[in-house]
Amino acid sequence: MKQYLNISAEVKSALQNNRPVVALESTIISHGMPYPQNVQTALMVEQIVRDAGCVPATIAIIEGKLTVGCSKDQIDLLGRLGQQVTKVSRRDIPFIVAKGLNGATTVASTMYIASLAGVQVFATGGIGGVHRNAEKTMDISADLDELQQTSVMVVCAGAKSILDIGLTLECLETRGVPVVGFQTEDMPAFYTQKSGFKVDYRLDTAREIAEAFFVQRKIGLQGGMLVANPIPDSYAMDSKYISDNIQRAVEEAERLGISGKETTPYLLDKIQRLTGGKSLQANIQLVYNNARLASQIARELCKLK
Ligand code: PSU
Ligand code: MN
Repeated sequence: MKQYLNISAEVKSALQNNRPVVALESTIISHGMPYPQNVQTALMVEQIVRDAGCVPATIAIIEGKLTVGCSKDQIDLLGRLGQQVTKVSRRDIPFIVAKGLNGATTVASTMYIASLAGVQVFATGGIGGVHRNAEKTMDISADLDELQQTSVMVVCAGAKSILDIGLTLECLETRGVPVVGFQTEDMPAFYTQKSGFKVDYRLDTAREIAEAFFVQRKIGLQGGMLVANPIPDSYAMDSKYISDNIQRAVEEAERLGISGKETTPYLLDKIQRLTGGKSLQANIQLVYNNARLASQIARELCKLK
């Protein structure tokens, strides 16, 4: 396994010395945001994690290596190449590695690679989930099954309403994945603070979240934990405005017959264009907010070990 895994010296040393590390994904860089905002955001997120006293570990596949702790140049490459980089979920990993290619990792594959390296806390924007119309298309993200089997905490701003948030929560329940609301009872909906659905547990401090995750590990409950951190009020979008635009994007995707792994990147891009970049600003801010919370939790977790 070692021959396929490349952990940066900084991340390795942090892990060996029980210093906090925060994993970050790369599909958000190559497929989730346009260039150059994608690279600027990814580098700023790393800075936020450092300022909070943790070591950032951006995860991707670089020339066939499962890379934990991408360099600035590698992040720049992933951002510049954008959609040309293969979007890699769990099932894609062996092929991209065997061929020595580059891959941008989703929440699912980032969790898997983080767990191989021993990184337990991961910050992102939004997770994949059950798509609207999944009763017909069966389009359910592998992120949900990964949360069931891989023991990594994912800090996100909820799920975008390109998904059926109610069904996504049902699926998480079935899979035994706890959904924690940070300082809220409401499941956030990415661009807005509320989705109309409730989380399983409200916890108000990073310490309490770390404690619950620590217990989950100690008693041998395999699987992750989803922490839902609402977008700060000042950056939240008008709920009707964003839901109308999401609806338009979903209809357009259906009309064009977009399916499979193309669906999420198509919708993300369409929404950004429909809202003239306003949604991108919200997206960037919520990722920063998640990086801050994940860093606090990672620090608390180190104190418990
Ligand atoms: N949702 C977002 N932004 C993203 C993604 C989802 O708001 O960038 C990305 C994440 O990497 C997530 C992936 O893991 O899309 C889910 O893709 P799919 O639905 O094909 O599993
Ligand atoms: Mn899908």
